Amino acid sequence: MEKSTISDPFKEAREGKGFGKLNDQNDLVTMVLGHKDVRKCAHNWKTFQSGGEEIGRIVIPSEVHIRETRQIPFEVDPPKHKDYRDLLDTWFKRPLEAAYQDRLYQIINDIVDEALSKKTIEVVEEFSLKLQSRALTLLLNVPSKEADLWISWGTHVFRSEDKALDSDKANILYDYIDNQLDIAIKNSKNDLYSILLASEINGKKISKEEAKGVMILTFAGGRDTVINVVTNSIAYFADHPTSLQRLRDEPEILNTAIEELIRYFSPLTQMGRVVTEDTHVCEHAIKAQSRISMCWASANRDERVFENANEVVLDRKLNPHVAFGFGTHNCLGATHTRQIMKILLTVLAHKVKSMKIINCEENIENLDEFDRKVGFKKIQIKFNKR
Ligand code: EMZ
Repeated sequence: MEKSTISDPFKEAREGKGFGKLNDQNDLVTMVLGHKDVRKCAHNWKTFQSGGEEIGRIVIPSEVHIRETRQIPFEVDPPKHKDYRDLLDTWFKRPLEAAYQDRLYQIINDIVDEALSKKTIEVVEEFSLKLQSRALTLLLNVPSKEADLWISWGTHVFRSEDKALDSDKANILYDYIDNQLDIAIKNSKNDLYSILLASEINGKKISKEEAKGVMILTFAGGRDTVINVVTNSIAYFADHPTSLQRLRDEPEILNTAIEELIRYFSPLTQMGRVVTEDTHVCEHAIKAQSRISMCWASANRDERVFENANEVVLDRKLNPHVAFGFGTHNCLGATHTRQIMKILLTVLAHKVKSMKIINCEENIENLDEFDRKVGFKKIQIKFNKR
């Protein structure tokens, strides 16, 4: 099997009963697996709630023990959700501006040049983590040197090598954000911290705690996800040099290729919801106060929707993937991620002839019934110039 392959561990359960079960810290989760069911649940935010009292519970693994700040707008339901979302949408659409893209191009171009100049490079730490952190300075509009500190935190802000949930590590992020918000309170600039603190909803200023909730989400939500999609894309093009050639020959497929890679990799496996009333999913009874998850990774391999779902079809025409979620809570960082991918693929196609995977260690999520590869812990690659 090629190293970049990400198989579909959910197939049998999805095509059989339609759901799976996962014991997360003694709190059972019903994993919804089919594309149609996943979209139905995501749509029904009243029955499947994000903004419940227990902060962190919709994340799997649950973060109730490591987080007290509500992530915004992720852990808020309509109608309040819309107020936050309206406020944030403009800022998170900045990646569509030419000046933003020029700076992102510089960042990515430098990292690719660095990879080409080395004999081999460990892509997770030395390529993707750097790229993600440096690109994030643009999204926050803060000095580029801030990225050095974020890089030192490693690939996940809440997880460490030996712990799936590491509260010491989480506290480093919370203290950092508190401090940055205090700086912005004293001296307002044109960065996301200051913009948030100056914003109002229905005539009321956003509190520091609310701003902190947005910032935590911005740091946590787009970290391992972006790192995985970047690393997996590099591995894919290393395994498929003809696909890289195809991007050169047919640049018009760039956008569909990006959506396809994001569908295939589905860097966020699932997202949970808390059930507010006794109900059913896939003809299976679900109790109020229990949890479901919408398994984006499984929905994105549903053969009823995607022909040859386990293949990367770079020019796939219809691609209603749910890798960025679906409905009200769809990913706020999607525009930024798509720009990263667009520039990354363009630079790779332009500068790189081939890449060779020297060795790698897979990153496997253990989800009781299912083991799912999300990417790599490490992957050593040799980049060859064109
Ligand atoms: C949460 C989540 C958001 C969570 C879109 O996903 O990402 C996870 O990696 C974080 O641990 O706190 O931000």
